[in-house]
Amino acid sequence: MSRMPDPDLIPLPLVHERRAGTFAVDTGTAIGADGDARPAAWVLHDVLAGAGVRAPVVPAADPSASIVLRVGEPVRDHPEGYRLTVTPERTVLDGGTGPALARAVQTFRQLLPPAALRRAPVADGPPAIECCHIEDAPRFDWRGVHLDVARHFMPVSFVLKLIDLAALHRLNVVHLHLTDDQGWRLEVPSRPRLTEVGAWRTETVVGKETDAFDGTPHGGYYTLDDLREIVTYAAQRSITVVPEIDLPGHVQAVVAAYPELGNTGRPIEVRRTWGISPHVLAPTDEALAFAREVLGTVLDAFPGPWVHLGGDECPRTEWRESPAAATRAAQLGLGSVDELQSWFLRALHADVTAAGRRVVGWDEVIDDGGMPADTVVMAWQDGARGPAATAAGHDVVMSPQQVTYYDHYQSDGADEPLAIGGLTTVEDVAAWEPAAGAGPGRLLGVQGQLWTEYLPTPAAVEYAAFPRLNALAEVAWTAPARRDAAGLLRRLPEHLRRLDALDVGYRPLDGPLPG
Ligand code: TNX
Repeated sequence: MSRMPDPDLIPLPLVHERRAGTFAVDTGTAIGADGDARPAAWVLHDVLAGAGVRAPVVPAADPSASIVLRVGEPVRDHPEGYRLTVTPERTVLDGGTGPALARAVQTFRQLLPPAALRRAPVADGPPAIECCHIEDAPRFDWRGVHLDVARHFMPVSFVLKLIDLAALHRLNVVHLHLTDDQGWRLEVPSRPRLTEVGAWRTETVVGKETDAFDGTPHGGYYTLDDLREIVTYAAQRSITVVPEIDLPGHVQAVVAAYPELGNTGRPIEVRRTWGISPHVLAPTDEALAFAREVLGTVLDAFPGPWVHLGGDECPRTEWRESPAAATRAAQLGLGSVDELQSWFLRALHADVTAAGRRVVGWDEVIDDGGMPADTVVMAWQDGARGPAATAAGHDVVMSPQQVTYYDHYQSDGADEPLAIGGLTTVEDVAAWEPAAGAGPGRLLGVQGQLWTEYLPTPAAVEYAAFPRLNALAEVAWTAPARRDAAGLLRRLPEHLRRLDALDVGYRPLDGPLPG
């Protein structure tokens, strides 16, 4: 049989061979799955139900099962490797683990006609897919997307939508930046003022580093029930939610709620301009006890293996000006107040480790005393930070701002919405080859960032995220030998029809719509 062109799947699977015939996904279809395969089967059930096909989930051996999910031997020697075999009679999804089948289901979803991704039956009858054989496994173990819900709060419904879109692109981490100078976004029952005070601010006008504000309050936070819903929805899709509590800087909202945790004791308000606040936590036992209390809530609410403690952009000004901070640094035997950050984060590292989890931090955590080598570093600054971190023994998630910050402009056209400086085109992302430098630390993976100073709504976030996140997903998933930036750009138009069906307001390839 002659080789057909690759299908317009994103990310591109390692092997995809077309076969003769089609498989009809119609009313006779049942989904067979046992044990660890069942969560992925239910996700597939929901996808098909949206398209008007009610496919019951039945035991794998049930003769009515024409779609079968099987957990068996690992495929391609990888826990997330999967095989997808579509014949006219049957579709079989094989993998070594539940997560492998979760990835297989999302590839199956992309094989459906785009109209089948809407929540309505397909107009011209039950969907059919072309027969094929797919074998696939990811390049990286950490394939992430980050969402800043601190600068602008995003409703639970949108967080769930982003999780589903991450799953569609075979990403496996959704990192929530839950706290910052401009807002605290998670309920901590023992510290009610964090959300009573810290979650609200007088709205900032969306504009460049301006002090102007229009008086409209902005805010919101996730209750523990909200977080349970987010974490559960993600787990059903084999996605890990990584919570970030940014410490000991980026905490003006904390100090607004509890001034005694700051360095001056003076009352301040939740920050309502962008940029970095000078107000950081005091290096006291009280501030450490506060952070430990918050961490207790975070560890309970988020069962995943990672806890992000921030550590970025912590100005040392207040510590330098505070005699108490200088005394504390001397008592601790530190070389200078600059090392108070790593003293603070190392103390929390002990709690996280005792709970059997691993700390993640932005790349500043390798400075001024550093962190234990098992801390995962997100290398966001210039290209030298990843290699510096792996050389110090850290595993690294490459998140360099030049290619992974999707709050940047997407083109230099005058009609692009206001963004933070910097131009990051979809072509730039597609052409990116991540490398972290020589070990002993490993390159764990890559992550795209959605900082929301200038992305005030879910619609603005979708416009910024897509299609750059499509390209990032391919960098994260597809082995370099198989990757091809030009091919990705050719596949994008068809893929964007899937995003149309899912009501994603991406940036059109030929530029923003007028007005
Ligand atoms: C830097 S990246 C920040 C964020 C901003 C972002 C804007 C990092 C760890 N800190 O606080 O939102 O730039 O692009």
